[in-house]
Amino acid sequence: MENLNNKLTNIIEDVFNDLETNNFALLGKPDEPMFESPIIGVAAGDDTYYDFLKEHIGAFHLTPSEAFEKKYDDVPEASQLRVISVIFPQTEATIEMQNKERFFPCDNWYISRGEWEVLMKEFSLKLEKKLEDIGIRSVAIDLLEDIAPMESDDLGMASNWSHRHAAFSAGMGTFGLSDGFISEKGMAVRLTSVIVEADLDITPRGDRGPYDWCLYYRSGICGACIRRCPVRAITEKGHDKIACNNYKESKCAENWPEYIDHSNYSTPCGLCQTKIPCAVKRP
Ligand code: B12
Ligand code: SF4
Ligand code: SF4
Repeated sequence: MENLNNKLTNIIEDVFNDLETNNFALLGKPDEPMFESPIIGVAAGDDTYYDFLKEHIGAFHLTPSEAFEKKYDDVPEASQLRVISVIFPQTEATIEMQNKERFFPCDNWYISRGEWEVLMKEFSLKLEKKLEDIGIRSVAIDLLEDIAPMESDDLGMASNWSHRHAAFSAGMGTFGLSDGFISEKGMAVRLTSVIVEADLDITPRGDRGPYDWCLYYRSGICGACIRRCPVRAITEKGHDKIACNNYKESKCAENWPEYIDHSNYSTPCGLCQTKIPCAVKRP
């Protein structure tokens, strides 16, 4: 009989391959995918890491059970839930383009960020439906209306669901000096999370520390992301979120490619996610 983890991986792969919005052609560009096939990891619904996040990020950060309760009245024991972390790598073409930029993101980066919510809506709806068809209840975080920006007392800008921390819990990698999440497919990725009621095997993360995959934290070398940031928002001490956000919302926003109608788009930057040793692989 097919193992449930393999079945789920195949379902996610099918949903991904069937996406209509994963294509730059929609925006008058060549017929190329916006993101590569995702990789996935699984965390336990009762992982004590989520209790840690209540203290570390803030009491507002949801546990898997609290997220499940946003959609269903009848919530099972936390031990019956799993958090699936789904990581979508940027394509080679986008990375090559972004590597050449020094001050503002390349066109593909602007578009793949701008179209993310549309893409996640299609992905999440189709995945929830396929799971429902085989009797699995699920909550795609990106479909929940009350996932919102928050202010953490200790960590500043945050959200009531952090996809990167969910990825850490699901054994997908660690954070880096720039704050970015380093996965097996590197840091030039985007992430989502889906809570399911299913008896999936958990992806082991062992006793991995939060920054173990970053060369700077591991051995004091690298710091390539420091040099990549045009406004020095990254230093040996870490990432200045306010400086980063200000740059993104001012300079990057002024440099939107003219041919793109972007009234509903979020503005990116992401220079620090490419041309670095951890861009496309675990360094
Ligand atoms: C708010 C936000 C921002 C803010 C703040 C970023 C931040 N560091 O939190 C701003 C506007 C600056 C921003 C910028 C960008 N963002 Co943003 N952002 C978010 C958002 C909405 C929430 C993030 C959040 O909750 N942070 C919570 C706090 C707690 O995170 P933190 O302070 O970084 O956490 C640190 C500590 O927890 C510490 N830590 C972890 N464990 C432990 C344990 C101990 C004991 C200790 C002491 C510390 C420690 O390590 C972490 C990293 O340093 C998420 C979407 C989502 N809902 O998840 C996207 C998200 C994080 N952003 C993303 C991206 C791509 C970007 C940009 C590249 C913009 C772009 N698209 O071009 C830049 C990159 C900036 C950078 N250098 O990382 C991706 C992440 C990609 C990746 N590989 O990491 C996300 C997940 C969006 C997505 N759906 O893919 N973003
Ligand atoms: S570029 Fe180097 S220092 Fe920066 S996050 Fe990656 S490995 Fe760490
Ligand atoms: S995303 Fe932020 S930290 Fe990264 S290069 Fe741009 S301004 Fe600097």
